[in-house]
Amino acid sequence: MNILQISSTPFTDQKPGTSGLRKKVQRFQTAHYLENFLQAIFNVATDLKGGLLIVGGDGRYYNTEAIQTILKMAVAHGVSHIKVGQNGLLSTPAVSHLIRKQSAAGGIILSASHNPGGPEGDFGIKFNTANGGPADTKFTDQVYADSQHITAYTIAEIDDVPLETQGQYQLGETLIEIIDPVSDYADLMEQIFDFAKIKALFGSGLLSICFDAMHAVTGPYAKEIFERRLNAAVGSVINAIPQEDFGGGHPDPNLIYARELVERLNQGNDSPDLGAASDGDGDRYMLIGRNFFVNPSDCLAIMTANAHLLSGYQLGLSGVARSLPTSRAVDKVAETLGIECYETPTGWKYFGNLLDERRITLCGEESFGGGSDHIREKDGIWAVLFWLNLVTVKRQSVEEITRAHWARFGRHYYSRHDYEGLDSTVAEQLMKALRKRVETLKGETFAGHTASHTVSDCDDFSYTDPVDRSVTEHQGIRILFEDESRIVFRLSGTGTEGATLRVYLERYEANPALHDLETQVVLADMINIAREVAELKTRCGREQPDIVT
Ligand code: VG1
Ligand code: CO
Repeated sequence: MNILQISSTPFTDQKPGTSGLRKKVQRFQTAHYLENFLQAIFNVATDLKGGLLIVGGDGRYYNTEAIQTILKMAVAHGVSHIKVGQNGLLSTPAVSHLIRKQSAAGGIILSASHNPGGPEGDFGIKFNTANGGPADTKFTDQVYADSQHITAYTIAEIDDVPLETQGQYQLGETLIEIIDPVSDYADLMEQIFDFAKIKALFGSGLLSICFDAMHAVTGPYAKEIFERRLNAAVGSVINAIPQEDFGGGHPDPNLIYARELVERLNQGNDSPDLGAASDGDGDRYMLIGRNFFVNPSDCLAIMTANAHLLSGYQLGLSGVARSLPTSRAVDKVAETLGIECYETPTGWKYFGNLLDERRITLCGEESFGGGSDHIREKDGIWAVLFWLNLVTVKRQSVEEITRAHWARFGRHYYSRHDYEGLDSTVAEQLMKALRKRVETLKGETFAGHTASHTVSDCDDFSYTDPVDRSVTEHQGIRILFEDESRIVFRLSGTGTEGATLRVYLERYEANPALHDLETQVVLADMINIAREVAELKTRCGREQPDIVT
């Protein structure tokens, strides 16, 4: 077997964002682009030599081509054992689990998550370290620094490995194994949740679900878990076959993109009891009841308040964490339970140390992400099973559970407004101006429709990791008001074109008589204040957001 040294020169745009390196497919197809980035990973992750590597992706266009390149470079770098999901498929949570279960040195996940796929779409690479979680900033900074000094990469001259069937191939010192992507993960879920109870309800027709895999990676997982192991009716999982272009859709689990699911849940008593959808790589989820949407921030709070009812979490929670923009609904629950609630920057990598140190058991993000200490990634199917288990134990509907939660803890009206495709320089200037503005905002009062709102505190969020004391700055501008309302501004770190400004709006209402109002109406004052403070119209020429969730 020949090992080749191919000379190359650096690409300046290989800095990983919130979740790995994400670019247009065409960018990744540029000669040496993928290989350079992989070389930088192999240079930094020195444990891969002689170790086990897990490889898989969400099935999008360019997935299998990229995997063949990874295999050739891994062989050249002396990785001793590689496990690859059959057909190149592995969900993000499944990779995290396999790394932990098999004591792997790391994993490479090919995915651009919720971004559209296909030849004109997006592609991405994430590297997860030995704890199963996304590489931390120190690691990704090193990878980027290394990528800026690449002069050559090393690759083995071998044939493509057939990914379609399970099997083993010995190539020099390296054993490559094509594995069933689903079974280990499904077994883990069966250990955590009460499958017997859920199965009994599905079998007797007292419980039903519609799960929309959105033509992405969770299809095979959901079929196995919901339909085969839990006995949900055949056809409960829709759009279950992964496609390279996700059927032309956005594999983004929200009310806009998961339209087919929403329609099925809005048919009164004929609707299934639960509806759920997941994103491209299976780490996110949307959960809905009959004609009833549950905000992801509320999901985290509801899980926290009820976890002790589930056998898998009956010992209680050591603590919880949420990302900065996630609503503070979970804070109220943590306070009542007397457990710690951590506030972290956006992105799952910041939960890793807290989970490893057992400071937290559950964590979540407003962007439809939830998870626990069972792995080191957010986990869409886990979250749906949590809800199924909860509904089974409580014998209440999704809506009843949510309303009871609001009645007890109050409701956090919450919305995210995204301004997409902004000029990057304009967006950076807007954030810079906001950073300056918050220096003097404290104590200012803004007139509203029915009440005025006084700023009690504001800053540019900086996070000191309580475990390794690393500091991450400039994670979002937060403006807190005396009446517990809040506005957060930050720029997205996952886009591939221009900049996206995310504005997160929140207002707390304790009175149950006021828990049935229209979210955007309740937030109207906050929306106006956000526009004014950020000078959205003058700076960006935008009156309205592109996406409201
Ligand atoms: C978005 C979400 C963030 C999430 C990230 C990766 O990041 O807001 O909460 O962790 O996507 O999720 P950003 O920087 O665009 O706001 V995934 O499912 O793409 O791995
Ligand atoms: Co994802």
